Amino acid sequence: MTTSLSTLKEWVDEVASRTLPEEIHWCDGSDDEYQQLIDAMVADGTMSPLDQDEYRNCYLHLSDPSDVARVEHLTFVCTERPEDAGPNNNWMSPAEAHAKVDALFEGAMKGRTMYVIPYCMGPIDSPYARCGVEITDSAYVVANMKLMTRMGARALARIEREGSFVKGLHSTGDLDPEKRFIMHFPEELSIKSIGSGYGGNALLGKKCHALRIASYQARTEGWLAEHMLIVGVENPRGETHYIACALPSACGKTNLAMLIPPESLPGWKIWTLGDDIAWLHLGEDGSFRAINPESGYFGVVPGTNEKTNKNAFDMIRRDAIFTNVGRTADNKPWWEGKGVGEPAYDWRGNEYDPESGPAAHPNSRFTVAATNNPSYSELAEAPEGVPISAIVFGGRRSTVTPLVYEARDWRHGVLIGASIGSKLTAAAVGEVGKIRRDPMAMKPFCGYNFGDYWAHWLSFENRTDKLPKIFGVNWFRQDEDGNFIWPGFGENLRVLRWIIDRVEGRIGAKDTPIGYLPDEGGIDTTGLDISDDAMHELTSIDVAHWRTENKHFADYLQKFGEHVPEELRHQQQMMAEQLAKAS
Ligand code: OXD
Ligand code: MN
Repeated sequence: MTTSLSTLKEWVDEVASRTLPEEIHWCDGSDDEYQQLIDAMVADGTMSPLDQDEYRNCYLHLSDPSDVARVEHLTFVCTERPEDAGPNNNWMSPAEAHAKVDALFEGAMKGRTMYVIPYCMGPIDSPYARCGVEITDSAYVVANMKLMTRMGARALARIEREGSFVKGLHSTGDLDPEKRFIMHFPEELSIKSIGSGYGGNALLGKKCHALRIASYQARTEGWLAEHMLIVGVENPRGETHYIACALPSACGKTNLAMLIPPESLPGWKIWTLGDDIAWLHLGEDGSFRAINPESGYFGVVPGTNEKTNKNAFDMIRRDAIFTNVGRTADNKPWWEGKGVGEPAYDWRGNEYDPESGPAAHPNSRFTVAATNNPSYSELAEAPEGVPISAIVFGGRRSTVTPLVYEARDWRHGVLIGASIGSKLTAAAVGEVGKIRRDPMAMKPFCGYNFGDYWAHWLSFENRTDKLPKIFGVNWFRQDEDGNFIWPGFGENLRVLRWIIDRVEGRIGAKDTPIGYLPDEGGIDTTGLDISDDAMHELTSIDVAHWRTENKHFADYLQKFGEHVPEELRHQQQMMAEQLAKAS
């Protein structure tokens, strides 16, 4: 296989002459090709088969111990003008960035196979989908891309028809953290990543293309590329509402996307469209339509069990790749919170010793095709996407933020999204537990200046009168002893129900300086072991805390100088005034 598209052919030749691979393999995306790659990795020791009775066609990969998470400090957005990347990104000039990484790519693929992966982000015949080509020297990356994207011959045919694609060049290099860089060139629609084989750094269709490059592209083309799950919530009358929800990494997007309705809510069904990324477009009638650009999940494993996420627990028992989990003596994957079995080996492949930390790395992952999910929605393949009834922004906060609150209007909703703060998790290298501002859960992923991004969000108000309602959520409030107050997981459906009732105008709410909050009894808690006092705490605000929160956000906005849209400042100030008046 090769290509009739001269720009693609020339780029592949140019990369080959720089990186000097032993051979070039054009990926056709077939199941045979996948199996051959897996077999080759088993033969060279980079994958190990897991117990094939209980985990059919499942394999384990252990990454280099220095390469286990996204590296935000080594991730750059390289625009001609620093202000276009904005204070939210690390910036380097395109010339300097190319020179720096090109030197590292020199001869990087010697003795290796160079894989060319044409892929399509989004349903293959969707007008909202966009294509890319990743060149990589990692068979692990190819296997993951097969599960996560529509890749191979069909994607190549579309690329040849359209003549344009995002160029992604990747090599694991020598995995030296000192020589690791993830460079984005939004103005050239290209990516260069070297020195890491880990998910978000190496599967370039995901964070690099579908968020950083796509957010930039979306701004010029009038749509939104967001760090959001998409879920369909069907009520007992058979009506389905689709909700897009942004939560920072490792804050439960996968669990919410495939939530199992609790027994206390009979007749409700959940349909998963996506668990990490949503591309939102205005449809012909002016309503928001969403597609999931991915076709698989790259989910956090620890904590996944029959109670927290039975759908995920079941779907990773076949045709899945595990990365950095532990193993039992009988060769089953094992992770903290699995609930069954015991570890014999840890994620480094050593005999398990509790003194040396957890058996599974806290950011260990499963990769699996979305069609494995028992709650998979067939509409994930719909070229026109699904209509969005509500947009939800959330974070991981042990105090301050209520369980759920509703924006007064679109502009206020943009303030809610922009002012999200969340505790850092193990998904990225850094200080786990520290609270940082994570506007729209896009801090690590927005490919341009946040100030311009908020202006772009606000601009939708001028383009349609069919704007979805916007909400904020927080499942993570804790009591003084550090226990979670809200049960979370399947019970979050009760909150989604409140959101849908509000969208449909079926239920009242109380007006507060931060937006509309559930009335007493507004969230159905029948059958839950939660006191009225606890519910009161979850559905009310502490004005003093919120004054501090609002002040932090005002200070944060200063960083973005004149890029901050006037309307966003105005919204923040209006909230400050209302908080000042409130007792
Ligand atoms: C992810 C992340 O892997 O956000 O989805 O880190
Ligand atoms: Mn994510």
